[in-house]
Amino acid sequence: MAKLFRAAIMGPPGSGKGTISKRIAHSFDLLYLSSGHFLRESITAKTEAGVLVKSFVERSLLVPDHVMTRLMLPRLEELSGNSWLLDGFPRTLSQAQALNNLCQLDLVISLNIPYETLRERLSDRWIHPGSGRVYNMGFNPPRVQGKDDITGEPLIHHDDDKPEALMSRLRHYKDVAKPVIDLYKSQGILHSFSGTETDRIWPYINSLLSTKMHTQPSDTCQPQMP
Ligand code: G5P
Ligand code: MG
Repeated sequence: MAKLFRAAIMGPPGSGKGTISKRIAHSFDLLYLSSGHFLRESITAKTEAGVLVKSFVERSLLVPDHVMTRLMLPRLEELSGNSWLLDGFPRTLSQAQALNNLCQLDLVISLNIPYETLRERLSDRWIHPGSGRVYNMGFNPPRVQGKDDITGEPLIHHDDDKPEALMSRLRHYKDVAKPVIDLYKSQGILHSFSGTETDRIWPYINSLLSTKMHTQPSDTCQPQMP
């Protein structure tokens, strides 16, 4: 049976989860599952869940745990024979416990990025509302200023990315993430990375995954024993 590998990436808004996840998925051939992407997809499709979560996502508030687990866990069950990387899930202890009941993760990456760096990045972040594609005017600018590369539609800047709102989101992130980080630390699978530039953090993550994917794979998706 093929060796499977299950990983998750955690970090505050703007910490580079999406940017790093895409590099990991590309370099290590893992399926990339982003909770933010699934939420935006269900909002666009106006599914029952989408209607329910719209107001939370628009205000960058955490979607209730039972909605999140209902959205994420069935997809993971369907992928029980695949290796994957989760971006943005689990985000609370309750979500982490629900995931543990389904599957034991092999590795969790936690990004520690200074507040000032997050503030600078997010104040310069532009989003294509239809797809959730993000641009940064310095790091990955759109080909045409103010326009999405694929559709040519206008990009928007979120009110939630303004400094006052961001500070409160980050404080909330820390409070909610702490027990999740403690859980994965106690399981010995947490790896934290600090820095101000994704390009400098990436080689360390790349090297960690190169080692771990060859030494600690699991063959099946097994629930974690309490
Ligand atoms: P998301 O979609 O998970 P967030 O807010 O957690 O959204 P976001 O914005 O997607 O996180 P990120 O993925 O951590 O940020 O970072 P990124 O997009 O890669 O990089 C941020 C910006 O910085 C980009 O413009 C990028 O180009 C730039 N950048 C990256 N690296 C560098 C660098 O080195 N230098 C520079 N200059 N720039 C760089 O979740 C959305 C919403 O869905 C709900 C919540 O409402 C959430 O707000 N949600 C959940 N709710 C409950 N439980 C869950 N599990 C949920 N998951 C999502
Ligand atoms: Mg993201």
